Amino acid sequence: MRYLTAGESHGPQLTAIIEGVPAGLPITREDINADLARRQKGHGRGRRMQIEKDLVQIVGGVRHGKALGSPISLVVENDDWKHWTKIMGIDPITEEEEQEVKRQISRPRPGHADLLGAIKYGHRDMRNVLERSSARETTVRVAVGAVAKRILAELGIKVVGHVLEIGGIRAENTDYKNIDELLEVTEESPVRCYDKEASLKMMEAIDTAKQNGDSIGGIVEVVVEGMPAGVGSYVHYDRKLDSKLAGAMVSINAFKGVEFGIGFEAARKPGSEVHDEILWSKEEGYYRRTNRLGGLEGGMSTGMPIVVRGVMKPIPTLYKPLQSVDIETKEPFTATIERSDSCAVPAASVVAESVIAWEIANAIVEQFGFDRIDLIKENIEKMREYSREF
Ligand code: EPS
Repeated sequence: MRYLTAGESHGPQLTAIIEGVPAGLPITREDINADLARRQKGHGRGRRMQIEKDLVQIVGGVRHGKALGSPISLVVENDDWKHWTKIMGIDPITEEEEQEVKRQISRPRPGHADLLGAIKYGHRDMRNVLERSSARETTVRVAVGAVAKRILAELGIKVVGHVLEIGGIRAENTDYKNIDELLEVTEESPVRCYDKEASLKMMEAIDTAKQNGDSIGGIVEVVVEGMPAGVGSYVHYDRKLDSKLAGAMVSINAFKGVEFGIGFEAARKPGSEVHDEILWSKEEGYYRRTNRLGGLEGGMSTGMPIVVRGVMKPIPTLYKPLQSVDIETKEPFTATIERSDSCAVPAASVVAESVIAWEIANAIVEQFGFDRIDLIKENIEKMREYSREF
């Protein structure tokens, strides 16, 4: 499967086209809208989320609630567009109109794509960069992820993203019973964190950052349960499942790092405390005593839950001034005030869930390769049985 997205943050709409979704997959607008709503929530979001109510239109590839096998086309309109029709207009404009419209952005924000994007594409007005580099685009990536999650649900695979850390406050209690309980509890938390006490402290930290005109980042985790063993491959660099998951995680706006299982901690421990011992039972087949490697060995799924974490830096659009240079005058300046979220880590955990779901669904469709969801299902069942008895 593959997908592309298009659209600017304050343009008319965001669009995604997904190719290769197996025919027969049940899919409705409600499936997608539920995840779009989850992404919009979270303590620390700015005023833009009060303007938007993200709802998807499915404009191709689905008939009577089922995927046709043809490209699926998704559209989410930007409600804010009505305030931007002049500045973001599509049609050519006269010089007179240009004077009226052009409030050129010539002051790049440190940490954003503004300066480098402007140099790369030759834009003197950095709005041409920031409109697309904005995390607004994650809206349709979540829509695409919702389709991927539908595929996985048919195959008995569940994916949940949650928040582990915000602004240095860590969830101490992460002892969830199962993935359903993890989802249930984090849905109720305004910061999508399993630990209720930590949730409150995280909210306080976000409020303090906001009062100080600052922003804070954090760590999100995605858990995948119900994986068959052997998805991905060790044979080639571009077929390793962990490398695809790592790439997907770091592709999210403002994400700077990724780890699996105990992650960087593995550098500080001897091998006997890192690797997961192999056990076998008649009911379960092969399984591991521990899951320190996060469900991945040799670029393949072990069948244990996949556990992948991503680090989000603080959003670089600040009310607090940082030093930068005006590209027209080359003079230093220290203050640009832009509307922004003080913390988008809770929303980012939904985005992380979506991009990981996409990579896993893609690897599975590729590997158990049929154009029909019913045949993929049969194939996975056979694979599960085969590996149990192996
Ligand atoms: C963003 C800036 C803010 C955020 C936006 C990402 O938007 P605006 O510039 O309109 O105030 O709210 O996030 C979203 C719109 C979204 O849907 O997540 C940025 O500069 O990246």
